[in-house]
Amino acid sequence: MTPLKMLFASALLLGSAAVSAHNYHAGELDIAHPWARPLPPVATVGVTYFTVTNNGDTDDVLLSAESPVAETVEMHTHVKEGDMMKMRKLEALVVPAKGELTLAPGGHHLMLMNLKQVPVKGERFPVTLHFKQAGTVEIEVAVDTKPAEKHDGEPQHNHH
Ligand SMILES: [Cu+2]
Repeated sequence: MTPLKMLFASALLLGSAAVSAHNYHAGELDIAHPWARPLPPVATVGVTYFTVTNNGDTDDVLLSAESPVAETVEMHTHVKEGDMMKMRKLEALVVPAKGELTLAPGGHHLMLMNLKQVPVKGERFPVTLHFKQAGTVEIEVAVDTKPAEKHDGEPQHNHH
């Protein structure tokens, strides 16, 4: 590598570290702002949310995920059983062609099982996603109390 190229590479690294809103691009997919809630030190499970946009003409499928902070990472959704919202494990999550897959509170999410390291506010942790079309994508999950980009009119659930 020439000195100029090395300088360019390190400038890129510094640049990406300074950007607060973080997005990832892989093939036809854009993955926007992966985040997780901070948890108390005794927590054994955690949850991760993000949005995947598929710019392509073919459906993609999230097949699996893993992270060094958890023993396993499962794909979950919420289903209503009577008056109770329960979580159900899914084998895959579809990202429709020219569409979106949203992982958000109350809906689909990644479940971090048997945490080895509890997410602490202000930190980030890596998650590896395996897509059928786009392949393997490494993302970093920001630990914060709520997403940086909040949609207006998002329903607020308060059951306390
Ligand atoms: Cu879950």
